[in-house]
Amino acid sequence: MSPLPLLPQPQSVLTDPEVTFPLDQPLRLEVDESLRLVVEVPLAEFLTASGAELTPDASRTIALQIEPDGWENPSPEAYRIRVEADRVQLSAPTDLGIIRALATLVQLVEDGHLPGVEIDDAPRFTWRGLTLDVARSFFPPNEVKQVIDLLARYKFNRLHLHLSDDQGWRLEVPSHPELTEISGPTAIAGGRGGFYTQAEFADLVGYAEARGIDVIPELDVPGHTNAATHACPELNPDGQPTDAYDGMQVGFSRLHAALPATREFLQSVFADAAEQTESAYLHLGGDEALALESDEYVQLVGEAVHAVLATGKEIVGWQEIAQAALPPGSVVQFWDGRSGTEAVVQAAQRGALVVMSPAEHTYLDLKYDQSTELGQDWAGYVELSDSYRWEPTRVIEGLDPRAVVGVEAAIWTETIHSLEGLMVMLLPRLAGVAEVAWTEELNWESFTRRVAAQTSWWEGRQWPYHRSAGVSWPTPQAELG
Ligand code: TNX
Repeated sequence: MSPLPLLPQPQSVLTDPEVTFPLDQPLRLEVDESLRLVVEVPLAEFLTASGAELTPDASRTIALQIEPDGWENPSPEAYRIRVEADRVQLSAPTDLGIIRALATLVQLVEDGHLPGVEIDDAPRFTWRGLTLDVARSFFPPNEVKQVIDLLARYKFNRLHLHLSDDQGWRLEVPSHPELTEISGPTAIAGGRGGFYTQAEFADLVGYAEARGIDVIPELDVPGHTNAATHACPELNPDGQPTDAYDGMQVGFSRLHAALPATREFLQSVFADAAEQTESAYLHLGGDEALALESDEYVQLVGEAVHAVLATGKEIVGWQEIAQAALPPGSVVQFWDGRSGTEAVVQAAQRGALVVMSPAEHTYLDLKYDQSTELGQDWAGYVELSDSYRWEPTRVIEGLDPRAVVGVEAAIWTETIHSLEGLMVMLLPRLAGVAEVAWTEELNWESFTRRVAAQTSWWEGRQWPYHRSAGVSWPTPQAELG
């Protein structure tokens, strides 16, 4: 028997083939008053996907309930679903759990009914994210919203937006309007320029929040800063703006610890970014500052840490920041196994948490194989099986597994300049990362069958996907005519 097309796989699924719940007859909604607003978006999605209609006097019920106590797993995202012949019951300890339950319910919809089932679920990791690089090439709000839809479907809870780099600055910051005026329109050669106004960014944050996703803004310092030094000449020792940059090299740009403008810049841009997110975190970048000596790097990361803490937010940064002093609870995002792993182990011993983004498994801008049109290959190829077959707590030798709080995929956009390009790189590999992040017991055979069942939704959204090896993909709907 084929597994139910649930992705990520819940921790426990018990089906009852004797039971089905019809969706072609009206339903009565029973919902805690406190939940009504919170569940609006995912509930509407379920109703659209199922074709079900709500009427107050229907005999069959769908019930959404907060149950504060009695959960074995302490996660706020835990939930339970029970589908009986005349009642569907979703319960969770928090609003967020109900949102995750509705994401599962959408996936349970079969032709005109729901199968009889009892699901008990909770995530393995608390941090399940995607880094989206909108700095090399800009992605307008309506496209980012489609990425958020995808993340919500597969129960991710973090969208980390890489908002500044050498090629462009994408977030409007009131303290320095020249950043987006001058470095908003620029981009990598072939990519799109643009930026999010404060209103557009607030709208994205709200869109994500309604789907249980936290938006974490990243302003990358003290390297990857050419868009800033191009727009703000006071950040350069000679007081002259650097040239706009549309190339692909990394590591040449930098801030200067000795310039008084640097501290002012860090304090004001992080304060402005903090104002624009609900997240508890700000990401300060910190990667590949190859033009800086180690002392000055540590000093500048210290300034950035200070600036972020002054906003009341907590720190996230790329693994290189492990060299600097970090307050306990700071999150270090591991990406590169070639160097610096010892510093990550030591930072964890001092209380840092680690999010795993190993390039060979989670960098979804890397090519699938030699025939992939888009993407890079600096860490080799990443096929679907690579995105699925790895163990986050065993990536770094000597790292205390309890320090690993999660998994984050990343997509860099040096070569990816359209929504279609983005989707063909994300799909299907994002599903692999989603399951590693959520599910305790992985099973490649079962995964390949469930991932193949996702294509009708992807095709319905007109998202292209890569027909990765090892999966029996259905015939595309377009070819069925
Ligand atoms: C490394 S990952 C980078 C990015 C590139 C990416 C390309 C990281 C923290 N830095 O600047 O875009 O490789 O795959």
